[in-house]
Amino acid sequence: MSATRKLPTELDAVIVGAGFSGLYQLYKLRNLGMRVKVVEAGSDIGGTWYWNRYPGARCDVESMHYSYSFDPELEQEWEWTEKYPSQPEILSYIHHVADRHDLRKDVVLDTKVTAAHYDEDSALWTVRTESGDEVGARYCIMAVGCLSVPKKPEVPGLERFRGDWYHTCDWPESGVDFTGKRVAVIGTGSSGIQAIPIIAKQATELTVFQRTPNFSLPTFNGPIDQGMVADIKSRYREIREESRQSGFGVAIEPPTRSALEVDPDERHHNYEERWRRGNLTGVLQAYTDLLADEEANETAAEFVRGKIREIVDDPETAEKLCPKTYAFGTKRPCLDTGYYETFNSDHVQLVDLKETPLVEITGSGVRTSDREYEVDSLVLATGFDAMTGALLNIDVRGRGGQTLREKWQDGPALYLGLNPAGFPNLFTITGPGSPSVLSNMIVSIEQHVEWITDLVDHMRSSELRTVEATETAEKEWTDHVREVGDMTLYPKTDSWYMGANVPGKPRLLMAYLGGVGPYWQKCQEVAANDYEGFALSA
Ligand code: FAD
Ligand code: N01
Repeated sequence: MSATRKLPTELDAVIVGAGFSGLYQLYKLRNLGMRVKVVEAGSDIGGTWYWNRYPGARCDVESMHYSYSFDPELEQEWEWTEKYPSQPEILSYIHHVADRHDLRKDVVLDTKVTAAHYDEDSALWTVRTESGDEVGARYCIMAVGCLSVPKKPEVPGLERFRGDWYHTCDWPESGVDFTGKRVAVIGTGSSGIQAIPIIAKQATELTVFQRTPNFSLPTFNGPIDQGMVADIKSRYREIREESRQSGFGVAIEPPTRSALEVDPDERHHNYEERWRRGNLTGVLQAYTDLLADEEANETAAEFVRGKIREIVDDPETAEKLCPKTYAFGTKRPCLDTGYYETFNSDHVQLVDLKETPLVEITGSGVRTSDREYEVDSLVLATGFDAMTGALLNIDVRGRGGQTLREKWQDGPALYLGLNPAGFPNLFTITGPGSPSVLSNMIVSIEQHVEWITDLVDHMRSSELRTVEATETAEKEWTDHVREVGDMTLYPKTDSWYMGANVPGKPRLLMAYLGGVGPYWQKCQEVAANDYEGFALSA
């Protein structure tokens, strides 16, 4: 046993990850009277909101909806200050929840899980940490996050760079002051788009390296509207239920018409009104077919391009910022505060990497095929090895010693996005094959945690020892996820949803697009039918 052992040798359940998922799972399993610990690699709880401290980091689901629903007193008491909460505010909310429910005492920090091996005789998981500690547990719950493994740019030379460099998702806790610095940002996804306007305010020169332009809409963020807060708080239960039954985990009026059956002027006015709402679902959910029909999608895409051309003074820069190679919404669209306006400042320049590709990082900056850009600081906003990265970083072995990496060599396969066949008593929260990243994640997290908890409770009360998806159920579900995805425009776009941002990763749509409500209904039906598709044994 290691001298500094932080974990007991035996537990009922080990949860990996102390973000929204792991903390809620801890709360629920502890309430069943189980011996549970959360193991977290970071030095504090919070997950995404602990790691992503870059300037401008905030959520783009409105604060009243991006919050736990399980504690009605908490949702009445907690006061959000802005329409869209900032990273520090979400982190203090998570800390508040942890304190309120005394969760910290069962979280082991600064401890990375390196392996989880299943033993068929004992039906126990042995979970191993980087420091060599081992713990045996009946259940192993992976709450490792879909966006928790940073991806660096695939260009050589970072180790030679003499200035400071930062990845947006591993930002120094003390913050970074770019005043007086020449700064380069590589990447124009949501993280880059949030950080760029703020870095531009500090830096003397800012060079943005863009490989693919993104569609971004304004947040119109500001102090939260107290009338809206009072209204939502007066009917929170009903709103939460509507969110659970909705398509993307946020209750909205679903669209009823095709974009192509509407007169162009009326359509433009509709987009204009929805643009001013300052949210993602407004324009994206204006018509039924925006995510399924290229011609319909083009009407929304061209509307957003029109906005970019209006905002950006220099027509050449504006054209470079206009996405033209994929459908609006099929790469995660962004919400920003002053992103396009930033390119009207003389000290900000845009480098189009499609015209002049990135060649290397040098000792003093960034070299493209055209020239070298000398900078003092480099910000990598290059995203994540999403959805499978954190799971495959752990040496997970199921029945017969099969590794998850072997099982998933052609892409992730799980039943309901919850359990891979051959890996009994192992669950993934918001795993591939569930609505996950294509939803308001808190709604999907709560659904998964509650479903897993009910199953574990059922196992215990029925004196059952193992539960695992059957190969047939897993295959049917995985095929269904693919078929539903193929009815949309998503698979046509190279995005991280498709695994296309990581060289060599299997290319397939990893999240389920059937909608949060229908998915939840399916999970409930499975449970009601004696966990149909799962093999349960004593
Ligand atoms: P995480 O918060 O990612 O937590 C997982 C934890 O597991 C991490 O702390 C990690 O350190 C730990 N971990 C991983 N592997 C190991 C290991 N081997 N050993 C030990 N610990 C490990 N979602 C939305 O719905 N709306 C938004 O507006 C939104 N904004 C986002 C903004 C940013 C910048 C990012 C990166 C994501 C955003 N998301 C958003 C998605 C966000 O990840 C989820 O909403 C949610 O916070 C995920 O919680 P989680 O607990 O599942 O995962
Ligand atoms: O990552 P991304 P992110 N050379 O993958 C570029 C959530 N989130 O951290 O598109 C050059 O979207 C890459 O280019 P390309 C949200 O779900 C939410 O920004 O691959 N460029 C792209 O421009 C989001 O979708 C918020 O061609 C390279 C960028 O880097 C997810 O997290 C805020 C490159 C990466 O964009 C990920 O967002 C932040 C290379 N080798 C995050 N490699 C909210 O606002 C990558 N790029 C809620």
